[in-house]
Amino acid sequence: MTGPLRIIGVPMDLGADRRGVDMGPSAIRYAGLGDELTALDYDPSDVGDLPVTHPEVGDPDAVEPATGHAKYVAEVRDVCTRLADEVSETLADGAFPLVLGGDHSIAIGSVNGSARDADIGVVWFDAHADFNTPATTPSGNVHGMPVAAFLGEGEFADSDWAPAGVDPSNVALVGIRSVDASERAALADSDVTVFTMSDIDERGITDVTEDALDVASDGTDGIHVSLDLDWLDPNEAPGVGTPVRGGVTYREAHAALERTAQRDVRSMEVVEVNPILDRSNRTAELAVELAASGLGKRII
Ligand code: NNH
Ligand code: MN
Ligand code: MN
Ligand code: MN
Repeated sequence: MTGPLRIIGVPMDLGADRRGVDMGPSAIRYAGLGDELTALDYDPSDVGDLPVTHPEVGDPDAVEPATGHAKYVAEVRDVCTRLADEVSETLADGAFPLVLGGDHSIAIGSVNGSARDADIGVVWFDAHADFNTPATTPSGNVHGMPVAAFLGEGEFADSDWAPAGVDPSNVALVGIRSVDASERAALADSDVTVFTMSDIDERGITDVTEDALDVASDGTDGIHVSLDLDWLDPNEAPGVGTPVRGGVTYREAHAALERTAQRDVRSMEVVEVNPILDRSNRTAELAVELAASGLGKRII
């Protein structure tokens, strides 16, 4: 890869229960993202942060806390619509979109933007399957729904903003270890490929990642990489809202992203960094390192 790259910050925290993930884009920039990309021979520019409403600001009726069982879904829709335009314009201008979250609900926008003028596959590095719908969610949080949303599952089928036209058989989830009962059933009925932590235990991270990349590449024009920092073990990435023990190690994460960089990656996002739950800025620094590995950084 290398060449022009556009950093798009999305300080979204309406899709998750724990506040603070809206500071993720700042924390990732502060951890040295721009310099790292320049050292990799990218030509990065930064469009700043898309506006995201804060629940505290102005008229309390200006933000709607609960719409059915998807909290703040109207605000999430507005931000994702804007983000989809930004990602698709970035690609049309010949630049690589690197989206900084923010909670994982923003992936509905990134995937829609990346898929607007191309057939894409998606590789989803996460502890969670993010396959809930407003009918199945245990929490009401949209960050547990983005995969179902961009695939048009359940109530999302009728929405005019969530389905991205991605073929579920080109979607691979990697490193999954926390799946709600209703998600499990819905995944079994879908064509999404799931690689759990047990698969990684048994087969090793490089084989599993290669399979996931094959799933996402098969018949597509490129891959969207979605990296939720809670994919890593909480010892490595403590600054996330919903940590789950038993995640990938530091080296496994780098190995996976290094393999990813060998493929036709079209767009990428790093999400769920929550600096107020972090130790120093460890998780954001890790986000920068892994983005760099995913964008081609090698030891030699
Ligand atoms: N599955 C849970 C839910 O729907 C948790 C989702 N949390 C995440 N996903 N961080 O990546 O609320
Ligand atoms: Mn906020
Ligand atoms: Mn997620
Ligand atoms: Mn997660």
